[in-house]
Amino acid sequence: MDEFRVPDTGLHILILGCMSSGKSTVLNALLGRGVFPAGNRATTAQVFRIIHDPWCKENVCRNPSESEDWHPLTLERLASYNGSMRENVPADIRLCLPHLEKKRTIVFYDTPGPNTSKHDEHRGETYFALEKLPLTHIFLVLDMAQLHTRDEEALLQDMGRVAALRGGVPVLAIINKADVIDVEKESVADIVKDVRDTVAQHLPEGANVDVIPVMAKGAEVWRRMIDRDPLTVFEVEFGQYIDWRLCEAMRDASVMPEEIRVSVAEQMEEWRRLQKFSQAFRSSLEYLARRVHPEAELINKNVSKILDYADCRRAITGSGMVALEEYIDRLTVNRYAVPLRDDLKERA
Ligand SMILES: Nc1nc2c(ncn2[C@@H]2O[C@H](COP(=O)(O)OP(=O)(O)OP(=O)(O)O)[C@@H](O)[C@H]2O)c(=O)[nH]1
Ligand SMILES: [Mg+2]
Repeated sequence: MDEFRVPDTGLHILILGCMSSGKSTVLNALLGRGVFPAGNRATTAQVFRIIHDPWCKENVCRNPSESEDWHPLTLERLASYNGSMRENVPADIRLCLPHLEKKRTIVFYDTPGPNTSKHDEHRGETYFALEKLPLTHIFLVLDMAQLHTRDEEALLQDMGRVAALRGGVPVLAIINKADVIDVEKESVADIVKDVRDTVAQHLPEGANVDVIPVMAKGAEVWRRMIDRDPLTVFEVEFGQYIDWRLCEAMRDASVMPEEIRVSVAEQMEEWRRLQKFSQAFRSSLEYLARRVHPEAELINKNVSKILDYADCRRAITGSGMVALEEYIDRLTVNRYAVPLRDDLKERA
């Protein structure tokens, strides 16, 4: 436990959720890069401690089980750490999440899904984090396509038990993979209400439960498209489609401070206008290029970039990721402190 000392930043967020619900993808989306190993089976094998340091110049990582040296943060390096760390000695990652505005250090913990029958040690790692770390918040990542499973129920029960022991920990339920919702057939408001009630049932009376639906994979892909990061064929396809009505329904149904809803609505409208403007501008230039001016083709390429950029920014805003970031920014200005109870400290 000695080597596992946490700097006192005041905000410690545990990312908790069943296997493959998208915990690591949420972190990739916040970072705008694919560095946390993510996949369709039990992927994260141990706890990763992530320190968001707004002044950090280079994103780095290290595996204290091997050495104290820091290295540039890459997917390959994190994949090599995953599963090779000593028990309950997480890898350290120091990075700057570029889309958070408030300049305050935050500690996040990425955890393995505890519900893998093959890997008991994954469960041990996650429960160590849940029970022993000095947490102020839990971000519970739920899979929209896998709500109300037995595994989810078991996790909620344990989360509630620990939250009660700690005297209450505020929970944000992130309903991930919201892209699978068919807004013609399903009510996002009903889904959000159901999730909120289910989570609240497991927490001590009066505990705070907010809910934000997100499309984490979409947000990651659109951010990487803006950066011209190479994407797989699957990712390119994934990034091609977005249902704007669904985005609006997600925003309206979210249980979060009203200022965030207003801010997200304004941003979506701004990007929509820029999208329309650049589309109109592009049509005129296409006409010019064909009929009048051969150089117009060159200008047209730049306009396409603006159009792509506006498309991506509107999609990122609609994905729920901007709401999540504004939510995190607000946490950094509020003062939260959920002290560890003495008996928990002793056991740690
Ligand atoms: N459709 C859809 N798929 C997503 C989304 N976010 C993540 N996924 C996919 O879900 C799978 C699991 O994602 P991970 O981020 O590895 O999930 P995890 O919760 O970290 O999983 P473990 O580390 O195994 O506990 C991956 O194949 C992702 O591409 C999303 O917003 N929509
Ligand atoms: Mg993971």
